[in-house]
Amino acid sequence: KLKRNLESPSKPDQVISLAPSHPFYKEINEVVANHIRRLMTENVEEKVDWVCIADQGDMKVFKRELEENGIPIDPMKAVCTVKGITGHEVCQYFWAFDTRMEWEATLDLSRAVEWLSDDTFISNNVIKRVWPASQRDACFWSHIRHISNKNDETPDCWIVVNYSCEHPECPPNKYVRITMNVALICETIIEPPANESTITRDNITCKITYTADVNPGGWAPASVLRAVYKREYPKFLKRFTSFVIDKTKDKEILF
Ligand code: 18C
Repeated sequence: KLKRNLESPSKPDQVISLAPSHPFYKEINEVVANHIRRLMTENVEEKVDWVCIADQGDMKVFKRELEENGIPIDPMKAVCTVKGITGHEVCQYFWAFDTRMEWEATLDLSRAVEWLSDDTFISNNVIKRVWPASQRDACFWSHIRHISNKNDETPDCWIVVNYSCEHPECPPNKYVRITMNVALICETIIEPPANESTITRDNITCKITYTADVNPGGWAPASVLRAVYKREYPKFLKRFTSFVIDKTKDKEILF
């Protein structure tokens, strides 16, 4: 039986390197805290309004159908477990700007707009066009953080949040601007090796929870959008986790 890793090598407590005086400081802390709260209280598998749209054993994707002014804004949630990688590694690659286009198959381009600190930056992302809708783009801050389980009130996890924002160098004037609140939260489970030998990649499993609340902006045909989501979210998770496995397989484990 897999055990939750409560004894991972010492990591710093919750740290934010963005200065408290920064205009995004409060928002980032609130958004991160909401995601952690949601992680601990929401079990979509037990809720009737959440529908499973993909079940591939170790990966399940759920959605809740929701519309706002006729625009589908279905919240998505996926849970998956992947062997051989840690939560830190998964979050690091999900957050890293320089390798984003190596696994992102739904973007035409991604441009860093501003680095706010060593754990937070703003980027502009142009999404591939889906016929017959207009092309979309997004402008969001990406923040990575380790949450320690110091008080046993929260799980020891890594989190990345991609959250829409405005930026003077990224005006919404060329494409339809989507808005989003996306989080990837990872816990590392270690199966203790026999005879206290060194932990290898065979002993680790990452439990990933991915949530995406996306408003596609202007008009988008619901049936096309839902069909694209059903195909693209599982594809993204498979492609992205395979990418992390491949990138880390010959590297030291990053706990
Ligand atoms: O979280 C993901 N990536 C992050 C880093 O880039 C970031 C991005 C989030 C954007 C998410 C959603 C975009 C929705 C766009 C709506 C477009 C409306 C189109 C109208 C349709 C009628 O957090 C991973 C995101 C994984 C996203 C999966 C679903 C995305 C659908 C996007 C459509 C583009 C499909 C192009 C298909 C072409 C494949 C070769």
